[in-house]
Amino acid sequence: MKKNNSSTDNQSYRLGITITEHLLLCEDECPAATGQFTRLLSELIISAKLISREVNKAGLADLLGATGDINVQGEKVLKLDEFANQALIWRMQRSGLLCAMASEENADVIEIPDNMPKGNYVLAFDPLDGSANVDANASIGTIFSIHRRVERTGCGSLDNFLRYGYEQVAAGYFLYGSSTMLVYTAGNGVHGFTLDPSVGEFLLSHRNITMPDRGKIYSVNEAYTEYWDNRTKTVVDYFKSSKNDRGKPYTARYIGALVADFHRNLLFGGIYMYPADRQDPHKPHGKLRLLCEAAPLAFLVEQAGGAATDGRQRILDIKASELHERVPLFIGCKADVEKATEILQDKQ
Ligand code: AHM
Ligand code: MG
Repeated sequence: MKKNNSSTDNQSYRLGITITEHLLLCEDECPAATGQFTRLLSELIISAKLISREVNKAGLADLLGATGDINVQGEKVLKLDEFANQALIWRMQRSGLLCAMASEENADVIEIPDNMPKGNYVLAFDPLDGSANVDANASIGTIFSIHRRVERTGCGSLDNFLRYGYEQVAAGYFLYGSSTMLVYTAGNGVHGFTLDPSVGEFLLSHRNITMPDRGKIYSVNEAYTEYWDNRTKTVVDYFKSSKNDRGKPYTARYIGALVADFHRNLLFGGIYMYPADRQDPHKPHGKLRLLCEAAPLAFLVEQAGGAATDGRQRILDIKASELHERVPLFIGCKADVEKATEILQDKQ
C-alpha cells in the first residue's frame, strides 16, 4: 500500500502549510474561482474549532449526557449534538455564502434569515456523527457536503438538496480524535490537515490520500447478523474467510462512529458496511443518511481511488428523494466494495 504520510508531508507539517495557504493555492490554479468557496471552508473550520474545543473539555464542563430531547431521527439529543448543531447553524447562517442548510438534527431545510446575505452554496451536515460515543471519550466527527444552489429555485426550496451525489462541489469531515483533523475533497484529490493546538491552525499532514485496491479491514456491526438477508450474510462471511493481498485474514474493526471507522479504513485500507436490515421496520434501508453521511463520504472515497455503493448502485448516482433519506452503505477499497456489490447482486 502506498504510504500517505510521506517524509515530504511530515516536513510540510513541521514547516506549516496551513489549510488557508492550501486553499489559496488551489484557487490560483482555478481562474474562475471567486474566493467564495475558500471563505466557506474557512467558516466551517471556525465552527469545527469551536466544536473541537467543547469536545475536548466535555468531561469537565457538564457537556456529557443527553438534553432530554428527541431529534427528527427519533434519537436522543446529546448536549454536544446540540452544541455542534447550533454552532454550525449560527456561524454558517451569518457567512453570506449559503443559500440554505440541512442538518441531520433538523426536520426541515434551515433557511437563511431575511436580514442576512445569501450566497451561492447549500450545505448539508451531520453536526456530530457517532455521538453515542461521546460519553466514552471515543472519536466522533462532523461530516459536510456542499452543493452549488439550484438557480431556478428559491433558497429555502427542498430542490436545493434533492440532488445527485456527483453534483457535490466539495465534501469532507472534521474528526475529533486523538488529534482534530480536517479531511476534504473539492474534486482534486483528498487532503488531510491536522489541527496544531499550539498555533490554532490546521496544517497539511496527509497530502493526496489514496486507498489500495483491496484492504485488510472489514467494519460492520455483526450483532445484527440475524436481521440480515442471506446475501448480506454471505458478504460478511466472505470478508471473514478471505485473505487480503498479504495473504493474511482480514481484521474486524468497528468503533460505531462512521466518520472514525471511515477515516481508519481510508488510511489503512478496508471496507465499512451498514447493510439494510430487512427485519427491523426502522431500518429497511439501513441507518445512514444519504445527504449528510453516505454521499459526502462516497465523494471522498472515490477521490481516493475507492468506491461506495448501496449494494446495487453507486452512491453518487442516487438522487435524494427526501431530506433524511437513508441508504445501505458499502464503502471503502474498490475491489472490496465491488466484491460485496457483486455478492449482493448474486452475479458471481
Ligand atoms: P449518528 O449520526 O446519530 O451518530 O448515527 C450514525 C452512527 C454512525 O456514526 C455509526 O456508524 C452508526 O450510527 C452505528 O450504528 P449501530 O450502533 O447501529 O452500529
Ligand atoms: Mg451520523
